[in-house]
Amino acid sequence: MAAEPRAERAPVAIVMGSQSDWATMSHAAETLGALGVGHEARIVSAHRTPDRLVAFAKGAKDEGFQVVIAGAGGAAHLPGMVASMTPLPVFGVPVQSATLSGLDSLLSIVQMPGGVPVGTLAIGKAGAINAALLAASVLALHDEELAGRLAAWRQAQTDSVAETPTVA
Ligand code: RP5
Repeated sequence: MAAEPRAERAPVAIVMGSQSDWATMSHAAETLGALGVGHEARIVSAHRTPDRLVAFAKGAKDEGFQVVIAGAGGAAHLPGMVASMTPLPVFGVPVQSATLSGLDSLLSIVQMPGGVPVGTLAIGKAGAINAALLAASVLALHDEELAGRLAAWRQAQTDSVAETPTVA
């Protein structure tokens, strides 16, 4: 019997370790929204919901996701653990932590052993925005319309930069 056609699915999964990460990860969602890229956000904690983590990571490709953005703070094991269980590209966003300002998050995410890559972004909002832009760039390799929207987004950013500073 032929397999049922898979329902059209958001191509980008945004996962985060806690509700408290949403203030940062919402910038990834907003950026993807501005580019017209479908996305789905979920809370998946490596430490508090380990079974949910395994189920998500092992099933992400079959669910129809093409790229994963994973954000976490402190002992930020989520991106690396997801990367260890999925063939999809994983972009990691270090969330700024209260105690160590996100340096702990950054080092936890970036120092992966050779063979299990996580594309690690900057700490906080900039990292979340750039993770979304990288995810869009990956998808745009096979989507001309998205490539056009991405180019327009970049041009608008360039156009928004004044040549001289406003002097108060
Ligand atoms: C991590 O612990 C989360 O990614 C979050 O950044 C951090 C703190 O979580 P909460 O205590 O705010 O839930 O797992």
